Amino acid sequence: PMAYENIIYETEGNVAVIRFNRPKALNAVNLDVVKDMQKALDEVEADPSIRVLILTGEGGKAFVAGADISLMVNLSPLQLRDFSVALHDLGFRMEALPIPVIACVNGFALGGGTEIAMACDFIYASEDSKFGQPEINLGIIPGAGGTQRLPRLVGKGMAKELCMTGAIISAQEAKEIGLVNKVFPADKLWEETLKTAKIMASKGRFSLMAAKRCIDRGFNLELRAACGLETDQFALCMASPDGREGMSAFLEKRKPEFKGGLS
Ligand code: DAK
Repeated sequence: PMAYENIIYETEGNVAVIRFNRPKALNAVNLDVVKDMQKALDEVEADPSIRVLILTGEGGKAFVAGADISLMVNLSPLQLRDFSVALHDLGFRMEALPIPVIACVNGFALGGGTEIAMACDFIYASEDSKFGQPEINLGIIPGAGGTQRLPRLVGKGMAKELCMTGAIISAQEAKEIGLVNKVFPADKLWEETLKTAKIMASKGRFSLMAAKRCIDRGFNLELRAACGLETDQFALCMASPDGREGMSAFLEKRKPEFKGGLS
């Protein structure tokens, strides 16, 4: 694999892992992190053996403590606009990946950190992790999807409260409002995340992609149009080799062996 300065990219079997790696700045995201992320996503896209991607933080304290404030303070409004677009592009790229992406939040996920985590398919967190959109304390607003993905996940009222108070919430609170799927003791988070990743990695590649597409794209459509999307993807799954294999395996009382195809 390529060497990176601001992230670590690794694979564990068919699971790829991107670790944010600027521990001295609590993994705050700057332009170099964005570039490294883009290259790592190129690697993920180029390797069809990768079935799941996990994002996490190095250093034991933070997932990502936000966009790098020492960078932002020196950017002009137009440069900040480009930075915001680049961060949004990363989010959309993760959504466009055909594989599941899990945010494994092990510490502070503030501002841009909560936003990157929300652009993943779902979030697992350690008990001691923290979430929030504290931009309002800096006189700005979220610039990487916070005002849009947060209300879609937790509802408008809760999103407004978080964005307008800048409150930092615990992993448990984040779970209660539906931002986080599961919370684990810090020393169990990684193995639990990997366990879920391996479960998904054992499923059919095409059906994983179809589920992700239907939920992401359907979410913003009118119900009948969204269900039409599901019908089409469902029919395609039935036509895929994995769909045939899954149903034959059930009837033959054996474990399915999903080999991909049609994706
Ligand atoms: N940026 C830069 N450096 C940061 C940082 C950040 N977001 N967060 C922490 N650091 C640095 C600290 O400055 C400190 O550096 P040194 O002083 O050692 O050089 C080092 O990391 C350790 O942090 P602390 O000493 O502060 O550690 P504590 O345990 O005392 O406190 C903390 C941890 C997470 C509560 C605290 O560091 C903190 O409040 N950090 C800032 C959190 C924050 O406000 N995050 C939101 C940032 S704003 C946009 C795109 C995205 C966004 C906005 C616009 N567009 C491009 C338009 C998103 C904005 C944000 O994310």
